[in-house]
Amino acid sequence: MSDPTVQPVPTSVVETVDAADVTLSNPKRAVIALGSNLGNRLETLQGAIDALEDTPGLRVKAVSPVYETEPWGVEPGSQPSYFNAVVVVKTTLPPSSLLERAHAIEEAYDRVREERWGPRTIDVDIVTYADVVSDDPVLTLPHPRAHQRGFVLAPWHDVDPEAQLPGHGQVTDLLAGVGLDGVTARADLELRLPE
Ligand code: A4P
Ligand code: MG
Repeated sequence: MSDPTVQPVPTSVVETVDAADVTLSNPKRAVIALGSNLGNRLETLQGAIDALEDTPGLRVKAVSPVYETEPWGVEPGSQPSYFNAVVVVKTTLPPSSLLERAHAIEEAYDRVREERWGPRTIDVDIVTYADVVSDDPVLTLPHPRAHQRGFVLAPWHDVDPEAQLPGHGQVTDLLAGVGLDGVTARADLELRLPE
């Protein structure tokens, strides 16, 4: 029997409850790569993870160990080393909204960074979204360079040793191919899975 003292819940509260709910209806699994090479890299990575968790319709399910990695694609020694990590999320957001959220998180940190240093403090890349394959330059899925990058494959493999990169095969095989040159586990550091 319904309790007459219980008031209808306003829509805004329903959204908040959805954001905090453990079970999302028909969620998709997405893998997100995080990288930071400016400022307090560990705090920034944790802040990005917490911001992802604060996203309505998204739950962070797994957080990888931290890797310290040599900057990829730039002149050696021209940039500080990165901290990289991977998170697995379940989300009811469509890919475009997940990308918007990733950009919003980057902007939040870029704002702080722009006042102080210049280049970005955080990169939030969508590595995979379910088994979606797309060559749209606005959101290329899987991420077009993930299969070449030890700093994505190693932490991803840690949280999901059976993972598959759509179009490229098993993450464990890709990781064996690229190796761990310039990719060092920082077992002394830890990122928290948001409660
Ligand atoms: N975009 C397309 N597909 C995606 C996707 N799957 N995820 C578009 C995220 N964004 C995607 O990205 C440029 C545009 O890519 C966006 O507008 C988005 O719509 P960006 O993040 O603004 O710029 P970026 O990251 O500087 O460019 P790019 O080419 O994506 O760089 P990467 O490939 O992300 O590389 N070395 C180490 N050790 N660790 C790192 O984390 N990261 C980079 C950045 C370079 N070297 C690194 C690391
Ligand atoms: Mg990026």
